[in-house]
Amino acid sequence: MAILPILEVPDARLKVVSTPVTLFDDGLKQLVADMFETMYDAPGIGLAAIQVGVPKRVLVIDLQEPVEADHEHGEHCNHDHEVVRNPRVFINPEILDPSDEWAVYSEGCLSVPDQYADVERPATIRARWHDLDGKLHEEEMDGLMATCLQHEMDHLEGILFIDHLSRLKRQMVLKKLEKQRKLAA
Ligand code: GNR
Ligand code: NI
Repeated sequence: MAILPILEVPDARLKVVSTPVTLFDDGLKQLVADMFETMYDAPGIGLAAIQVGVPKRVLVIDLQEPVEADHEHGEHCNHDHEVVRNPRVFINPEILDPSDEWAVYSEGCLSVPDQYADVERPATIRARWHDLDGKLHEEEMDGLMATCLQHEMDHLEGILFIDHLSRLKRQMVLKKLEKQRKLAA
């Protein structure tokens, strides 16, 4: 396992269209393991292979949502609420039947560090993908899962969340990123 460097804008590789996986081999399992380690370390809730420089149609997602604890949360409840890990792998994913209804989320991206902006996307989608063994899956998704899967699938087409913004807003985000980088340097 290894934590891999994450590509950031304006790296030209983030604009590459990724190619489908044809071999469900040990190399693919190794890539996915490294992607999870990189995503959890960042930390982020999703990662596309191209963000670590690999132009293959491979995504990992873990929304890392807090677990509903099995007791009442009274005033004596002062423990940290645990997060359950739910690692999910999507290989050669496709989106079917996006809803007419749209949803807005304030999105961020590990390749555009510490910048957030509202992005509108279909609220509900049906997704089809292969797992690490090549088995086909299909599922309806909504909420953050639908948003995150669409954000990750954009990466496979070389698209970033800032590409959904007006040119003015995109330039504002990129300027803020530049300023932050200069302050950190
Ligand atoms: O960590 C991430 N958070 C996030 C928040 C709202 C919408 C999408 C995302 S994905 C992002 C990680 C990332 O850059 N994936 O490509
Ligand atoms: Ni991203």
